[in-house]
Amino acid sequence: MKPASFCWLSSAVLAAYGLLVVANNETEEIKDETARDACPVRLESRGKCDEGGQCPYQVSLPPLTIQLPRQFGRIEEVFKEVQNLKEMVNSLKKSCQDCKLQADDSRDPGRNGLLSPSPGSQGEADDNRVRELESEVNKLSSDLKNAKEEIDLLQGRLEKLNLVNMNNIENYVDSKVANLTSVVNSLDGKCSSKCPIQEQIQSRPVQHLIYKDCSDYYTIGKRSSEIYRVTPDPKNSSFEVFCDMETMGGGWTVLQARLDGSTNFTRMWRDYKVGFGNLRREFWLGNDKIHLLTKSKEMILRIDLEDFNGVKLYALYDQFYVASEFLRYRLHVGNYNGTAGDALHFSKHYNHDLKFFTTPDRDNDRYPSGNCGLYYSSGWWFDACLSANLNGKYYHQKYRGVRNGIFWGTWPGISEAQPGGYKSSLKEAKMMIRPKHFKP
Ligand SMILES: *[C@@H]1O[C@H](CO)[C@@H](O)[C@H](O)[C@H]1NC(C)=O
Ligand SMILES: *[C@@H]1O[C@H](CO)[C@@H](O)[C@H](O)[C@H]1NC(C)=O
Ligand SMILES: *[C@@H]1O[C@H](CO)[C@@H](O)[C@H](O)[C@H]1NC(C)=O
Ligand SMILES: *[C@@H]1O[C@H](CO)[C@@H](O)[C@H](O)[C@H]1NC(C)=O
Ligand SMILES: *[C@@H]1O[C@H](CO)[C@@H](O)[C@H](O)[C@H]1NC(C)=O
Ligand SMILES: [Ca+2]
Repeated sequence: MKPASFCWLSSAVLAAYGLLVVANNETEEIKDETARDACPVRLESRGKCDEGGQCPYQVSLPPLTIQLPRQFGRIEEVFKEVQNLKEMVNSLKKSCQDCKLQADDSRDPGRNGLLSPSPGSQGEADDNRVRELESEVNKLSSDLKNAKEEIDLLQGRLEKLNLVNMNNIENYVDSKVANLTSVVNSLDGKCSSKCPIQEQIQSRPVQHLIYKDCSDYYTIGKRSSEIYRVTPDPKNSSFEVFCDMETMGGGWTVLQARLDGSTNFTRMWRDYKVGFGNLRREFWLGNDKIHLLTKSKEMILRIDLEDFNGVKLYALYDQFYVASEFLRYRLHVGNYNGTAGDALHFSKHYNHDLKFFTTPDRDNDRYPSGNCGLYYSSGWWFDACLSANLNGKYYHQKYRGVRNGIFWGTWPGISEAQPGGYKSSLKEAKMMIRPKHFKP
């Protein structure tokens, strides 16, 4: 068939496939006319047909080209049959009209008590024709039903394939990055112990050393908790961080701090990317910097929390890595130890590990019908949605409504129902990292 006559067919095929909805109940003749002029869709046969007469097809909807499975040949057959049926119906209509005219003609003599024999035999032939057509229609409708079922099946398979591939690719890229990070780290270690050039560099005066994070300042004897300048990646820029030189041996680079509500944490992607707040009070260091720090060495994460009753607990994670912006700052966190509970892996359904970063303007969460960052007023590695959110709103006392305060789901009593529906927020939170192999 010519491409032009395929136009009507391919629109119908696309409609059946859920890609295009033809909301048009004009007569078919008119539809054919307009299609011939304006329809940009082309269904073309590509390559050789197989034994069973099934041919590979391709739909072009500029600028999109879709390869269709071979089974689409079956649909074309069905549509051909429909076309034939249409023609038969038209010819039947026409013969009926003829027959009606004949009947009208013969009715006049009938008034005189005379009946022509011919209309009787004509009626019998029509009956047979109608019966034939009925069975034809039945066959076609069952064919159509089969074709539709096949399309549904194929579509389901296609969706599954897409999901599987996306997850595989993300996991693969992530694990490659993680592996490369550990390879680079081990090379760094070898180099500093074996390469003479590197030894020369290290024996130079202190100001030539690169301080990758707070533990390097601790190593050269700095003991006051202060702001220091670090360069986790020598090829990238350096920046200031706050170093905690006291907690559990010191050497900690602080990533986040909450203590009085002086900084608003309801921020957009851009702010969480570059960081915000005051390093001496409340702040988010910034996802790009966190990525560079966790890329430069294997890091452990310590989270210190305190509630309004003065209870202090902590969580220690032996593994902590935040991927690049390209990978939407995906979180890798594992091997919990501590007293506050493992709220980052609360359960199978509330698990922040391997989740992407979400902000009110950038939905990367696993909640399909909304944005967790928008709902909980925060940027965080949301699941669907949370068992922990240390960037929630700062509440100075108990609050009601959406649980958008600073939240750690394993905190003693935090999830219990309070009289009047009151919820409690944490008073202080701090996230900080240190190289895994650091010995204070
Ligand atoms: C479709 O048909 C319905 C009922 O015959 C009519 O009310 C409606 O206006 C038609 N729509 C179009 C787009 O022709
Ligand atoms: C990463 O390393 C682990 C163990 O070292 C290995 O099992 C895995 O296959 C590696 N992944 C890639 C993508 O190379
Ligand atoms: C924090 O910032 C958000 C977004 O700009 C704003 O809607 C909200 O009112 C601010 N909260 C406070 C306590 O200032
Ligand atoms: C520096 O780090 C940022 C954040 O990871 C990255 O986007 C940028 O490409 C890096 N620049 C260089 C020169 O490596
Ligand atoms: C947790 O940390 C404590 C103190 O550092 C240590 O004694 C203990 O073995 C750790 N437990 C695990 C499961 O790593
Ligand atoms: Ca969502």
